Amino acid sequence: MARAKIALIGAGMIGGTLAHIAAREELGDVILFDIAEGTPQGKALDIAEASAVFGKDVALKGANAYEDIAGADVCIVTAGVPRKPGMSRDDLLGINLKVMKAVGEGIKAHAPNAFVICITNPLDAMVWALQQFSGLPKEKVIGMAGVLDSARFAYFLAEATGVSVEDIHAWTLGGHGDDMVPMVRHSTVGGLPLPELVKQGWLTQDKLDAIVERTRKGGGEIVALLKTGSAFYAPAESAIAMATSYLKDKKRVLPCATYLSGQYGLNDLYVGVPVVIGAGGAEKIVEFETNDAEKAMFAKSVESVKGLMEACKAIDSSLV
Ligand code: A3D
Repeated sequence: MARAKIALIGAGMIGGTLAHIAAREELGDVILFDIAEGTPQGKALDIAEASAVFGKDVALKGANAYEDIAGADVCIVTAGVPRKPGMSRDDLLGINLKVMKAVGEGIKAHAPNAFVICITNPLDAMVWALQQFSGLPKEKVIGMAGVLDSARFAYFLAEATGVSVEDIHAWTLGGHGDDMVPMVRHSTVGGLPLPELVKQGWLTQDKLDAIVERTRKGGGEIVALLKTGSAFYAPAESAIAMATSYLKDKKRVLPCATYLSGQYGLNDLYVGVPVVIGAGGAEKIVEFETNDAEKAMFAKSVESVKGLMEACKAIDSSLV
């Protein structure tokens, strides 16, 4: 069987890391696409040379023309600009919306059968716009944010409890902004829901509240430290988990920005919810039972996403 073809649209910090992980995992052949000349070619050659050390048989190629993504099975989109200290994700909207238009048209023309994972911020609005610009089926276009936010939540819980990250299942829902919704009652450490963990003295309520707050602001914490851009290792790992579930039809349940048609009482927008990812793309949304407080937090986060969608519509009247 031919190897899978993975097109990485954007060969910056996340794109390069994605290429490295995809090659090491032998997930498929990699096309690194960027408007910058030389960057995708240089990164592709560097990783291809490394493959002779790590011993995996994959082809890597750098490209500046959309023709090279033809027939891709998966496209992971990081094209655009990241934020700098002091910027919110929403400050990127104007520039990145134009980039999504170009990328969507490129995918539509050359890789219409791909499973598309968007990472570009502000995430929920960009994946919504990318789906429209590409015209691909809604279940084949999805956004990466929840896997990353939940991984941050899980890591902080592992640190605080001394339990392996492998035995922690943490969930964040909603939009990928500071009002995302870490699901305290649905997250578990060693099978124990977090409120039970507090009851049993594994961590205090104050510590848990601080972890929830740190999770919400996790992206900003890295931006403030790096000063030149935003996180890239954990975002790349997160998108690879999604791509792997699709390519291997693993049917993992992962929190992703997914198109909603009635689930959680919402329609016609993308927002972070748990979803089964398999060969059909976003196959089935898992609906968590939510209490009034969680519903209110989710509604606030959705309002932020809707505000960004309106801002996009004001810039590009083709969006509906
Ligand atoms: P960066 O290293 O700047 O890479 C972006 C790349 O996009 C650069 O190489 C640009 O040349 C390229 N580019 C710009 N315009 C185009 C275009 N029209 N077509 C093709 N390529 C283009 O950024 P990064 O890799 O650190 O981050 C990429 C995006 O991911 C940013 O928007 C970040 O805000 C976002 N991001 C999202 C998350 C989420 O969890 C959702 C996390 C971290 C970063």
